[in-house]
Amino acid sequence: MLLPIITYPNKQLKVRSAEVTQFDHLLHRFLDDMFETMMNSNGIGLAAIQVSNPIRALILCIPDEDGNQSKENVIEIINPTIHNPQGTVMYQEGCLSVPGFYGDVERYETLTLHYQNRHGEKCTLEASELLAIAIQHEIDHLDGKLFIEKLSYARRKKFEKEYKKNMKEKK
Ligand code: Y12
Ligand code: CO
Repeated sequence: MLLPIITYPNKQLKVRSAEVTQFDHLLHRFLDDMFETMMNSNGIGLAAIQVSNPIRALILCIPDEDGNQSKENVIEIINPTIHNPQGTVMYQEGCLSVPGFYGDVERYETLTLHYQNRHGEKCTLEASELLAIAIQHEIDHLDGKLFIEKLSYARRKKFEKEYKKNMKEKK
């Protein structure tokens, strides 16, 4: 089932999401719906709060070298924590909740992720490159933060002006 994706400046996006405690069929169905919703919008990452569910769950599907995404490559990440972050990189990020806008953000280059899978099993992942960037972007969503908050002052001002203009044009 496709879920509606909420967009900036919806205040729900500022909510800190709560730990997941029940790893049941309702969670599994919700994760499946998140995947369908993300693929339908050409996304590579989606946090639960973006579909109005304030739980600490996110999914990622990083395209392979041919640019293809498949269900086998999806990573479902629940109750994540970042450890041992190293280095910094700049990357031009986009977000399904901030449609039509991309901006340069500084992130850690590599990190270790501790999380639980859909069955509640504890997992560890060593992440670098696009995966590490996407993990940080999505965990920010779980903490009620958007990538636009990490832009320079001048870029953020420009964004607010352009985005408001786009919103008026779409009405
Ligand atoms: C690096 C940086 C950020 C992430 C987070 C995940 N971001 C996305 O999945 C962004 C998807 C996206 C897709 C768009 O294209 C369509 O909607 C067709 C898009 O374009 C427009 O909204 C016009 C913007 C963002 C992961 C890795
Ligand atoms: Co996002």
